[in-house]
Amino acid sequence: MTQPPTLTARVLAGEPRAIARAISLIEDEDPSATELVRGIFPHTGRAYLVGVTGPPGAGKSTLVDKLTAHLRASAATVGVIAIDPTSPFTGGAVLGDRLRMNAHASDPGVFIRSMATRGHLGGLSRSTGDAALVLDAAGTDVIIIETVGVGQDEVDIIRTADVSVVTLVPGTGDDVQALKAGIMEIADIFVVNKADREGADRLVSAVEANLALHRYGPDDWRPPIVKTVATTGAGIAELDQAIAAFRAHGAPRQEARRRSRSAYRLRELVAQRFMAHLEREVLADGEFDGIVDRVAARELDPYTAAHDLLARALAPSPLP
Ligand SMILES: Nc1nc2c(ncn2[C@@H]2O[C@H](COP(=O)(O)OP(=O)(O)OP(=O)(O)O)[C@@H](O)[C@H]2O)c(=O)[nH]1
Ligand SMILES: [Mg+2]
Repeated sequence: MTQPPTLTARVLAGEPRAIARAISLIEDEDPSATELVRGIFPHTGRAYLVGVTGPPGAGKSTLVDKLTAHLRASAATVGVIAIDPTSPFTGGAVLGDRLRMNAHASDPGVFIRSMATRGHLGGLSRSTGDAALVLDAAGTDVIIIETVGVGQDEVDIIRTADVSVVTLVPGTGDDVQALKAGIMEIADIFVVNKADREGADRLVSAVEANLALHRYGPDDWRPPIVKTVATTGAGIAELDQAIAAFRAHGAPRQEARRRSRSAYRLRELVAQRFMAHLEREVLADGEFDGIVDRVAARELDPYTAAHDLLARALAPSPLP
Protein backbone atom coordinates (compact mmCIF):
# COMPACT_ATOMS: atom_id res chain seq x y z
CA MET A 1 0.00 0.00 0.00
CA THR A 2 2.18 2.85 -1.15
CA GLN A 3 0.87 6.31 -1.55
CA PRO A 4 0.82 7.61 -5.11
CA PRO A 5 3.86 9.89 -5.02
CA THR A 6 1.82 12.75 -6.39
CA LEU A 7 -0.21 13.29 -3.20
CA THR A 8 2.89 14.21 -1.18
CA ALA A 9 4.08 16.48 -3.98
CA ARG A 10 0.65 18.06 -4.28
CA VAL A 11 0.49 18.70 -0.52
CA LEU A 12 3.93 20.32 -0.68
CA ALA A 13 2.66 22.49 -3.53
CA GLY A 14 -0.15 23.65 -1.24
CA GLU A 15 -3.00 22.24 -3.29
CA PRO A 16 -6.19 22.50 -1.19
CA ARG A 17 -7.74 19.28 -2.51
CA ALA A 18 -4.57 17.33 -1.79
CA ILE A 19 -4.46 18.81 1.73
CA ALA A 20 -8.07 17.76 2.31
CA ARG A 21 -7.39 14.27 0.98
CA ALA A 22 -4.26 13.90 3.10
CA ILE A 23 -6.11 14.89 6.26
CA SER A 24 -8.90 12.43 5.44
CA LEU A 25 -6.35 9.61 5.14
CA ILE A 26 -4.97 10.61 8.54
CA GLU A 27 -8.44 10.87 10.06
CA ASP A 28 -9.40 7.43 8.71
CA GLU A 29 -6.12 6.01 9.98
CA ASP A 30 -5.46 4.76 6.46
CA PRO A 31 -2.17 2.84 6.27
CA SER A 32 -0.97 5.13 3.47
CA ALA A 33 -1.11 8.10 5.86
CA THR A 34 2.14 6.90 7.47
CA GLU A 35 3.94 7.06 4.14
CA LEU A 36 2.51 10.51 3.52
CA VAL A 37 3.63 11.88 6.88
CA ARG A 38 7.10 10.42 6.26
CA GLY A 39 7.28 12.22 2.95
CA ILE A 40 6.18 15.61 4.21
CA PHE A 41 7.93 15.58 7.58
CA PRO A 42 11.28 17.01 6.36
CA HIS A 43 9.30 19.98 5.01
CA THR A 44 7.62 20.85 8.30
CA GLY A 45 8.53 22.95 11.32
CA ARG A 46 7.89 26.37 9.84
CA ALA A 47 4.26 26.97 10.85
CA TYR A 48 3.25 28.54 14.16
CA LEU A 49 0.67 26.48 16.07
CA VAL A 50 -1.95 28.32 18.06
CA GLY A 51 -4.13 26.19 20.36
CA VAL A 52 -7.49 27.64 21.36
CA THR A 53 -9.47 25.88 24.04
CA GLY A 54 -12.25 26.66 26.49
CA PRO A 55 -15.65 25.46 27.65
CA PRO A 56 -18.43 24.59 25.17
CA GLY A 57 -20.04 27.66 23.63
CA ALA A 58 -17.37 30.06 24.92
CA GLY A 59 -17.18 31.62 21.48
CA LYS A 60 -14.01 29.85 20.37
CA SER A 61 -15.09 29.39 16.75
CA THR A 62 -16.27 32.99 16.51
CA LEU A 63 -12.96 34.10 17.98
CA VAL A 64 -10.94 31.89 15.63
CA ASP A 65 -12.94 33.22 12.69
CA LYS A 66 -12.17 36.83 13.63
CA LEU A 67 -8.52 36.05 14.38
CA THR A 68 -8.24 34.37 10.98
CA ALA A 69 -9.58 37.48 9.26
CA HIS A 70 -7.16 39.62 11.26
CA LEU A 71 -4.18 37.43 10.31
CA ARG A 72 -5.23 37.43 6.68
CA ALA A 73 -5.13 41.22 6.69
CA SER A 74 -1.39 40.91 7.19
CA ALA A 75 -1.25 38.31 4.42
CA ALA A 76 -0.36 35.32 6.59
CA THR A 77 -1.88 32.07 5.35
CA VAL A 78 -4.04 30.40 7.99
CA GLY A 79 -5.11 26.83 8.62
CA VAL A 80 -7.86 26.02 11.09
CA ILE A 81 -8.44 22.58 12.58
CA ALA A 82 -11.61 22.45 14.68
CA ILE A 83 -11.94 19.37 16.85
CA ASP A 84 -15.57 18.45 17.15
CA PRO A 85 -16.24 16.55 20.33
CA THR A 86 -19.73 15.52 19.29
CA SER A 87 -20.74 12.62 17.13
CA PRO A 88 -20.75 13.49 13.44
CA PHE A 89 -24.29 12.20 13.37
CA THR A 90 -25.59 14.86 15.72
CA GLY A 91 -23.23 17.14 13.90
CA GLY A 92 -24.37 20.49 15.27
CA ALA A 93 -20.98 21.85 16.12
CA VAL A 94 -19.39 20.88 12.83
CA LEU A 95 -22.21 22.39 10.85
CA GLY A 96 -22.13 25.51 13.00
CA ASP A 97 -18.38 25.86 12.52
CA ARG A 98 -18.73 25.40 8.78
CA LEU A 99 -21.41 28.05 8.54
CA ARG A 100 -19.44 30.50 10.63
CA MET A 101 -16.30 29.86 8.66
CA ASN A 102 -18.06 30.33 5.32
CA ALA A 103 -16.83 33.91 5.28
CA HIS A 104 -13.44 32.51 4.29
CA ALA A 105 -14.76 29.99 1.78
CA SER A 106 -13.52 31.91 -1.24
CA ASP A 107 -10.17 32.83 0.31
CA PRO A 108 -7.39 30.54 -0.96
CA GLY A 109 -5.18 31.71 1.93
CA VAL A 110 -7.43 29.99 4.48
CA PHE A 111 -7.89 26.26 4.93
CA ILE A 112 -10.52 25.06 7.40
CA ARG A 113 -11.13 21.54 8.54
CA SER A 114 -13.24 19.93 11.25
CA MET A 115 -12.11 16.63 12.72
CA ALA A 116 -14.43 14.39 14.69
CA THR A 117 -13.28 12.53 17.77
CA ARG A 118 -15.25 9.43 16.80
CA GLY A 119 -13.01 6.40 16.36
CA HIS A 120 -9.99 8.18 17.73
CA LEU A 121 -9.94 7.01 21.31
CA GLY A 122 -6.63 8.25 22.61
CA GLY A 123 -5.41 8.85 19.10
CA LEU A 124 -6.98 12.22 18.56
CA SER A 125 -3.92 14.19 19.55
CA ARG A 126 -1.89 12.10 17.13
CA SER A 127 -4.23 12.63 14.19
CA THR A 128 -4.54 16.32 15.00
CA GLY A 129 -0.76 16.62 15.15
CA ASP A 130 -0.43 14.86 11.79
CA ALA A 131 -3.12 17.07 10.24
CA ALA A 132 -1.16 20.09 11.45
CA LEU A 133 1.96 18.63 9.79
CA VAL A 134 0.05 18.48 6.50
CA LEU A 135 -0.90 22.15 6.73
CA ASP A 136 2.64 23.01 7.82
CA ALA A 137 4.16 21.16 4.85
CA ALA A 138 1.71 22.95 2.57
CA GLY A 139 3.25 26.25 3.61
CA THR A 140 0.60 27.50 6.05
CA ASP A 141 2.01 30.29 8.24
CA VAL A 142 -0.32 29.98 11.23
CA ILE A 143 -2.30 26.89 12.23
CA ILE A 144 -5.10 27.37 14.74
CA ILE A 145 -6.42 24.30 16.54
CA GLU A 146 -9.76 24.71 18.31
CA THR A 147 -10.73 22.19 20.97
CA VAL A 148 -13.31 22.09 23.72
CA GLY A 149 -11.37 21.89 26.97
CA VAL A 150 -13.08 18.89 28.47
CA GLY A 151 -10.76 15.93 28.41
CA GLN A 152 -7.19 14.75 28.50
CA ASP A 153 -7.10 14.49 24.72
CA GLU A 154 -7.85 18.17 24.38
CA VAL A 155 -5.31 19.12 27.01
CA ASP A 156 -2.73 17.00 25.18
CA ILE A 157 -3.49 18.74 21.92
CA ILE A 158 -3.23 22.18 23.43
CA ARG A 159 -0.06 21.28 25.25
CA THR A 160 1.60 20.50 21.95
CA ALA A 161 0.78 23.90 20.41
CA ASP A 162 3.37 26.67 20.26
CA VAL A 163 1.03 28.94 22.18
CA SER A 164 -2.07 28.03 24.18
CA VAL A 165 -5.02 30.39 24.35
CA VAL A 166 -7.59 29.55 27.02
CA THR A 167 -10.99 31.13 26.49
CA LEU A 168 -13.28 31.81 29.43
CA VAL A 169 -16.69 33.45 29.61
CA PRO A 170 -18.29 35.36 32.44
CA GLY A 171 -21.28 34.24 34.38
CA THR A 172 -21.62 30.59 33.41
CA GLY A 173 -19.72 28.87 36.17
CA ASP A 174 -17.78 27.18 33.37
CA ASP A 175 -14.95 29.57 34.08
CA VAL A 176 -14.46 28.13 37.54
CA GLN A 177 -14.72 24.63 36.12
CA ALA A 178 -12.08 25.38 33.52
CA LEU A 179 -9.74 26.76 36.15
CA LYS A 180 -10.22 23.64 38.21
CA ALA A 181 -9.71 21.29 35.31
CA GLY A 182 -6.04 22.19 35.22
CA ILE A 183 -6.49 24.29 32.12
CA MET A 184 -4.99 27.11 34.15
CA GLU A 185 -1.54 25.53 34.04
CA ILE A 186 -1.43 25.23 30.28
CA ALA A 187 -2.56 28.78 29.43
CA ASP A 188 -0.05 31.12 27.83
CA ILE A 189 -2.77 33.67 27.16
CA PHE A 190 -6.22 34.03 28.73
CA VAL A 191 -9.13 35.38 26.76
CA VAL A 192 -12.22 36.59 28.58
CA ASN A 193 -14.70 36.46 25.73
CA LYS A 194 -18.27 37.78 25.76
CA ALA A 195 -16.89 40.81 27.54
CA ASP A 196 -20.13 42.53 26.57
CA ARG A 197 -21.74 40.46 29.27
CA GLU A 198 -22.21 41.13 32.94
CA GLY A 199 -19.36 39.88 35.11
CA ALA A 200 -16.45 40.11 32.65
CA ASP A 201 -14.37 42.30 34.97
CA ARG A 202 -15.10 40.01 37.89
CA LEU A 203 -13.80 37.07 35.87
CA VAL A 204 -10.67 39.02 34.91
CA SER A 205 -10.08 39.67 38.62
CA ALA A 206 -10.60 35.99 39.44
CA VAL A 207 -8.00 34.96 36.86
CA GLU A 208 -5.66 37.72 38.09
CA ALA A 209 -6.05 36.43 41.64
CA ASN A 210 -5.19 32.94 40.44
CA LEU A 211 -2.11 34.17 38.57
CA ALA A 212 -1.02 36.08 41.68
CA LEU A 213 -0.60 32.72 43.44
CA HIS A 214 2.21 31.84 41.06
CA ARG A 215 5.69 33.26 41.42
CA TYR A 216 6.98 34.64 38.15
CA GLY A 217 10.67 35.39 37.77
CA PRO A 218 11.78 38.45 35.82
CA ASP A 219 12.26 36.39 32.67
CA ASP A 220 9.12 34.30 33.07
CA TRP A 221 6.12 34.83 30.86
CA ARG A 222 3.11 35.95 32.86
CA PRO A 223 -0.05 35.03 30.93
CA PRO A 224 -1.86 38.22 29.93
CA ILE A 225 -5.66 38.43 30.06
CA VAL A 226 -7.30 39.78 26.93
CA LYS A 227 -10.94 40.85 26.95
CA THR A 228 -12.78 40.18 23.70
CA VAL A 229 -16.21 40.38 22.13
CA ALA A 230 -15.73 37.83 19.38
CA THR A 231 -19.02 38.68 17.68
CA THR A 232 -17.90 42.27 17.01
CA GLY A 233 -14.17 41.64 16.79
CA ALA A 234 -13.38 43.86 19.77
CA GLY A 235 -10.09 42.82 21.38
CA ILE A 236 -8.96 40.65 18.46
CA ALA A 237 -6.08 43.00 17.62
CA GLU A 238 -4.98 42.80 21.27
CA LEU A 239 -5.14 39.00 21.14
CA ASP A 240 -2.99 39.02 18.01
CA GLN A 241 -0.52 41.31 19.79
CA ALA A 242 -0.45 39.02 22.82
CA ILE A 243 0.32 36.04 20.58
CA ALA A 244 3.09 38.01 18.83
CA ALA A 245 4.50 39.06 22.22
CA PHE A 246 4.49 35.47 23.45
CA ARG A 247 6.13 34.35 20.24
CA ALA A 248 8.89 36.95 20.62
CA HIS A 249 9.34 36.26 24.33
CA GLY A 250 9.20 32.51 23.96
CA ALA A 251 11.68 32.29 21.08
CA PRO A 252 14.53 30.84 23.18
CA ARG A 253 12.10 28.42 24.80
CA GLN A 254 10.36 27.52 21.58
CA GLU A 255 12.84 24.80 20.76
CA ALA A 256 12.46 23.21 24.19
CA ARG A 257 8.69 23.18 23.78
CA ARG A 258 8.94 21.69 20.32
CA ARG A 259 11.38 19.11 21.58
CA SER A 260 8.98 18.02 24.30
CA ARG A 261 6.27 17.85 21.63
CA SER A 262 8.53 15.51 19.61
CA ALA A 263 9.24 13.43 22.69
CA TYR A 264 5.55 13.19 23.53
CA ARG A 265 4.58 12.15 20.01
CA LEU A 266 7.35 9.59 19.78
CA ARG A 267 6.36 8.02 23.09
CA GLU A 268 2.73 7.96 21.99
CA LEU A 269 3.61 6.30 18.70
CA VAL A 270 5.85 3.67 20.26
CA ALA A 271 3.18 2.85 22.87
CA GLN A 272 0.51 2.62 20.20
CA ARG A 273 2.71 0.50 17.87
CA PHE A 274 3.63 -1.77 20.74
CA MET A 275 -0.01 -2.36 21.71
CA ALA A 276 -0.95 -2.94 18.07
CA HIS A 277 1.87 -5.47 17.71
CA LEU A 278 0.80 -7.20 20.91
CA GLU A 279 -2.84 -7.43 19.90
CA ARG A 280 -2.19 -8.39 16.28
CA GLU A 281 0.87 -10.62 16.44
CA VAL A 282 1.14 -12.00 19.94
CA LEU A 283 -2.26 -12.36 21.57
CA ALA A 284 -5.23 -14.38 20.44
CA ASP A 285 -8.51 -12.59 19.76
CA GLY A 286 -10.05 -11.40 23.01
CA GLU A 287 -7.05 -12.47 25.06
CA PHE A 288 -6.20 -8.93 26.13
CA ASP A 289 -9.76 -8.38 27.35
CA GLY A 290 -9.50 -11.64 29.29
CA ILE A 291 -6.37 -10.38 31.04
CA VAL A 292 -8.13 -7.12 31.83
CA ASP A 293 -11.00 -9.13 33.34
CA ARG A 294 -8.59 -11.01 35.57
CA VAL A 295 -6.97 -7.77 36.74
CA ALA A 296 -10.40 -6.26 37.39
CA ALA A 297 -11.37 -9.36 39.38
CA ARG A 298 -8.14 -9.04 41.41
CA GLU A 299 -6.95 -12.47 40.26
CA LEU A 300 -3.90 -10.88 38.68
CA ASP A 301 -2.06 -7.69 39.57
CA PRO A 302 -1.41 -5.21 36.75
CA TYR A 303 2.38 -5.22 37.23
CA THR A 304 2.64 -8.97 36.73
CA ALA A 305 0.23 -8.77 33.79
CA ALA A 306 2.26 -6.00 32.13
CA HIS A 307 5.52 -7.84 32.78
CA ASP A 308 4.16 -11.03 31.22
CA LEU A 309 2.82 -9.18 28.20
CA LEU A 310 6.16 -7.46 27.69
CA ALA A 311 8.02 -10.77 27.98
CA ARG A 312 5.70 -12.42 25.46
CA ALA A 313 5.97 -9.52 23.03
CA LEU A 314 9.76 -9.64 23.17
CA ALA A 315 10.07 -13.42 22.96
CA PRO A 316 11.25 -14.67 19.56
CA SER A 317 8.21 -15.68 17.52
CA PRO A 318 7.77 -19.45 17.10
CA LEU A 319 8.81 -20.78 13.71
CA PRO A 320 5.90 -21.09 11.29
N1 LIG B 1 -22.72 38.09 23.49
C1 LIG B 1 -21.71 37.46 22.90
N2 LIG B 1 -21.95 36.31 22.25
C2 LIG B 1 -20.91 35.68 21.67
C3 LIG B 1 -19.59 36.20 21.72
N3 LIG B 1 -18.78 35.35 21.08
C4 LIG B 1 -19.54 34.34 20.63
N4 LIG B 1 -20.83 34.53 20.97
C5 LIG B 1 -21.96 33.65 20.68
O1 LIG B 1 -21.84 32.47 21.45
C6 LIG B 1 -22.35 31.35 20.73
C7 LIG B 1 -21.32 30.26 20.68
O2 LIG B 1 -20.25 30.70 19.87
P1 LIG B 1 -19.22 29.69 19.20
O3 LIG B 1 -18.19 30.50 18.50
O4 LIG B 1 -19.92 28.64 18.42
O5 LIG B 1 -18.62 29.02 20.50
P2 LIG B 1 -17.65 27.76 20.59
O6 LIG B 1 -16.85 27.95 21.81
O7 LIG B 1 -16.90 27.58 19.32
O8 LIG B 1 -18.67 26.58 20.76
P3 LIG B 1 -18.37 24.99 20.70
O9 LIG B 1 -17.37 24.78 19.60
O10 LIG B 1 -19.69 24.38 20.41
O11 LIG B 1 -17.83 24.64 22.04
C8 LIG B 1 -22.76 31.88 19.37
O12 LIG B 1 -24.14 32.12 19.37
C9 LIG B 1 -21.97 33.17 19.24
O13 LIG B 1 -22.62 34.11 18.40
C10 LIG B 1 -19.38 37.42 22.42
O14 LIG B 1 -18.26 37.94 22.54
N5 LIG B 1 -20.47 38.00 23.00
MG1 LIG C 1 -16.66 25.84 18.10
